Amino acid sequence: MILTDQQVKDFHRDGYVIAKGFYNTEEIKKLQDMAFNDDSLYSRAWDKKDASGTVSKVCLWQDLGNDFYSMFSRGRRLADSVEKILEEPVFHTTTKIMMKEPFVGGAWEWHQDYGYWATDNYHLYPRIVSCMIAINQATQENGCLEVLKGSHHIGRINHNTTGDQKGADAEFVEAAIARHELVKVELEPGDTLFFHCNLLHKSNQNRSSEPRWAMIPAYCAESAKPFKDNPLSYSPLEKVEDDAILNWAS
Ligand SMILES: O=C(O)CCC(=O)C(=O)O
Repeated sequence: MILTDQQVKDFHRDGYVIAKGFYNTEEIKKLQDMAFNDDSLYSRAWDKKDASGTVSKVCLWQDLGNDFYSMFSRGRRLADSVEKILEEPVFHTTTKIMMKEPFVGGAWEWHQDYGYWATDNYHLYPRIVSCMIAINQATQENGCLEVLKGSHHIGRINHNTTGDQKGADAEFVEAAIARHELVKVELEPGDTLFFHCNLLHKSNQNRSSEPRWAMIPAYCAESAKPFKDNPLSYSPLEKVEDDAILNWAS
């Protein structure tokens, strides 16, 4: 099951596409059971303060293996879908688990992922796609992602430091907001948002009693490998079949 031709067209027009039910109930239940009971995610997570000092937790890794999370990041469903979007083979850049905790989870300021990838990781071309898999329901109340539809056509905007994050230049963001529809990406568990690395996006603080957790594997076109050594080294992607998720046993 990969993105349809129409979904790929929508991605190129809007800078994102939402694949509803991309993972089935059984697969996502297995991911919830694993992630919500995995204390190592907390010990490995970084605290990232937003502009007001409120913290979001992010656990990020690059190396894939035979662990459960890698069955998603190495899975053909995601990787083949991104290859269909980018029309060439891809490699995995990072997988993140975004842990926005009830009542205290911080915001993510307006940014483009390419605001980070270009300067921190020396990717010359914006040929990177992130895939946000909802681990649990993402709502406006618990701080779902918000995107400016079609804003990837703007190209890369300068980014400044804000809290522990990078934020896109406020004047450009304001101009973009005036021209692009703001879409609040509410997701059910298993829904997956594919988004372009130049799409402007943000998310608000979590003021609800529910967590908002998501896993975000990202992939880069083989032709757009970093031009210089950086903390994230390149390694080819070894894909697994889609049934690897349900077949996985510890
Ligand atoms: O999880 C979120 O709310 C923000 C995610 C994000 O901005 C990103 O992964 O670039």
